[in-house]
Amino acid sequence: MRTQVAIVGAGPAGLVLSQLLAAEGIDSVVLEHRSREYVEARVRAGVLEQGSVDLLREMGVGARMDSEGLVHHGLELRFEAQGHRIDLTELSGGRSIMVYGQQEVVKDLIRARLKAGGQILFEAEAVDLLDLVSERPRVRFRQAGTDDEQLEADFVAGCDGFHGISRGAIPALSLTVFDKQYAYAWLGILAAGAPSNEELIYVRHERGFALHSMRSPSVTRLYLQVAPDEDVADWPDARIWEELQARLATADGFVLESGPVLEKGITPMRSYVVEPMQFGRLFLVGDAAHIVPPTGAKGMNLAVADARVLAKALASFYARGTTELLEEYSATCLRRVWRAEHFSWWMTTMLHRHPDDPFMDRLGISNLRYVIGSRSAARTLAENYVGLETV
Ligand code: RFL
Ligand code: PHB
Repeated sequence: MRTQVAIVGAGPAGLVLSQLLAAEGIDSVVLEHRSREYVEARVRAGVLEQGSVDLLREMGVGARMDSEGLVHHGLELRFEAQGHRIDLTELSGGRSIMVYGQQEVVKDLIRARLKAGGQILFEAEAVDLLDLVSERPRVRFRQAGTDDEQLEADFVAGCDGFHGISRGAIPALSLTVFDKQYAYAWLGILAAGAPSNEELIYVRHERGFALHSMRSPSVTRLYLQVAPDEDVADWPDARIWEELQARLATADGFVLESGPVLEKGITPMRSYVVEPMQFGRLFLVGDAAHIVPPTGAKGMNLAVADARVLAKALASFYARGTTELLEEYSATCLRRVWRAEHFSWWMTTMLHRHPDDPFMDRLGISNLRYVIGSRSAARTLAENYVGLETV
């Protein structure tokens, strides 16, 4: 099998890339290890920056997002039992965010690709990337019933997430790794029932961080800081609600509505970047190259932004034979990546309890006071949260 761009992974990175390439008349084949049902049901991110929203609209996949997504102009920071609203729109010069589930974005993109005759092979697992330093790189993959198939291409886009094979196909000596782990994780639930607040609430509490988010007017998304080795089996629904009630409580009697828990899972927290995001004709896109702790809501947005940069570079290559943008791909993406790495680390350390580091706890509180008390500090939060276009 042969195509122009072999894309490994049908997450936001791979699907956005494939859709943007198609608009430029460039052929791609997406190989996805999981089934369509599985990737469409996987609950993950929920916040889209203005730039991601604009791009999805330009790509022609914004209709359902615009009718079902929730536009937010602010968020709440809550600590010492008091809420403080950050007016994102006013502080960022008119920008906003969209709350719309990642799996809905994925559904919209898959539908659009397949409708346009795009090729996504589900249950096709890439097992090896070959001849990356040549003009004919290949992906060896396995699909149900067949053992060893090959996809030959001009370029390979490694969009296979943090646990994919692409990053590992690059010789270790050609990469620099930046890795930071945290002494906590998130327990996340999806609950049936209306959100208890119109906007997101980020809480710093003595018992740990909590986040109140949502997916729709009838589905709430909530997170709790827990230990990294926490077993989800130790968290029956009643314990989760009790903990959420305690952490979200305010002096003026905030009421958190509970409801049936639809989904429950633990997410580890990590900051990780590899440089460069390219090796020969392999380009790493999204989580394959970098991850952030979810407190800044940046992961999916970075994946979409990388895909946009790569699509533009490939379009310039196919239209004019120029390789300049391809050579700049990694450096261009990394500027945005490092801004998001800093912001995510800053939000995370400000809002979490540090069980073994009382110094960081004091800094967190001090930082929160600064953000709610200083317009400059609030603006720093707002412009990073909605997404900086020039970094
Ligand atoms: P993905 O989405 O992981 O997609 C990779 C795809 O590659 C497939 N794959 C393979 N396919 C073929 N062959 C192989 N060998 C393969 N190995 C893997 C996988 O099955 C998968 O379909 O990576 P991508 O596209 O880079 O997208 C990144 C985002 O998914 C991620 O950054 C976000 O979900 C992070 N994140 C958030 N990001 C935000 O922008 N805003 C948020 O509010 C936000 N909240 C979150 C989050 C992530 C979370 N978790 C669960 C990690 C909240 C949570 C709880
Ligand atoms: C979510 O709704 O899943 C969500 C929102 C904000 C975050 C992380 C996750 O920072």
